Amino acid sequence: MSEPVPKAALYYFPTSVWEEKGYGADELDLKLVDISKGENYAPSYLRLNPQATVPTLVVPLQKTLAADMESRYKAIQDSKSIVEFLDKSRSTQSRTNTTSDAPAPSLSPATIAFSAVFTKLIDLLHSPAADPNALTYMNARTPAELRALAAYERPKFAARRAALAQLLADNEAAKIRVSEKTRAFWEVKKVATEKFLDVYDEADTPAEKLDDKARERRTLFLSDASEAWARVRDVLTQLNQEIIGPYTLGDQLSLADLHLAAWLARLITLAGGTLADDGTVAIGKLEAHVGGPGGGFALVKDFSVAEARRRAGLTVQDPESRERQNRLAAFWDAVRERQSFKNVYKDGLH
Ligand SMILES: N[C@@H](CCC(=O)N[C@@H](CS)C(=O)NCC(=O)O)C(=O)O
Repeated sequence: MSEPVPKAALYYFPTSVWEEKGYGADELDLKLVDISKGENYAPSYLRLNPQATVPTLVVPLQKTLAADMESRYKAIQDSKSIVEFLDKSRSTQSRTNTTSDAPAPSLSPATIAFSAVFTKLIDLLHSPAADPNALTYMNARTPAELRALAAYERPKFAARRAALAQLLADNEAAKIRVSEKTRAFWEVKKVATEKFLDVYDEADTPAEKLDDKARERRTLFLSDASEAWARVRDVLTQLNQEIIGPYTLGDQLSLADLHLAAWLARLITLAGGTLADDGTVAIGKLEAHVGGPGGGFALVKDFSVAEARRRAGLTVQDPESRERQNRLAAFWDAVRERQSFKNVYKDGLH
């Protein structure tokens, strides 16, 4: 029997690119990093990714794959680079795909014009205004919403603070030894975690029972949250304008769609949407959510439902139908039919 080929290890992230590219399931080791417990701050993980974020993909270097040498690895530390790497590493010509003979479509744009839309969209999804983590932690614009949010987020923030406090204490007591840079990084993360916790901790206290400082903290949190969510309106408007439909580049799936699907899944979840919602319902909930109490936010419905379904390779009930939907709804209807989407979100949107 031959030696096992060194594998890539993915420090956790849904597997949709893996599937869309036709990699074999056994080509990858999945390693769960529980960020809700602060596992991403452990020195061993920081050596792979000093920013302490997931995902990280650790890949064996091609030149060191031979059985008679020790393999060396490199760590790819953000989702944009990871999906690009996965796209380039498997093609119909490549001979590295040892365990799968599934098709290996290119998920990168084929023309310069497509490339511009593609890059613009991915950059928009990774811009501060679109940051899904910030929007998750700030998904409350009223005291009642804050109570519900705190019930859900507080345990995770408390665990993260405890993990950071423990690491700092162990370092102080010389049980572990890290650089001053790492110590300072932990300190910064602890302060940021505590800032949220201070607000979450008091979420159940009625405003009139809070002291001045605490009341000010809550007011500031709620207004920051309102502003953060208001900025999402521009992001949605731009996305809806830029995508050709139903996918970013028209009828062909690309990496931009994988970024968009994951991003939209999170935002639809935060807006109260579920797996059962079709595009029109899901995006409708998102429109209502970003519109806030004032409401009145709606994306233009300029895309033919029949055309969208035809381009996505779905059955068209009524080809003559003049029904229109917004592009993001058409995108959601197309992407939720894909096997990779169904696998990633089989237990619900997240
Ligand atoms: N730009 C990075 C951002 C990744 C990111 O922020 N990941 C979040 C989870 S979705 C994380 O690891 N947060 C941990 C932390 O900052 O404590 C990427 O796209 O990979």
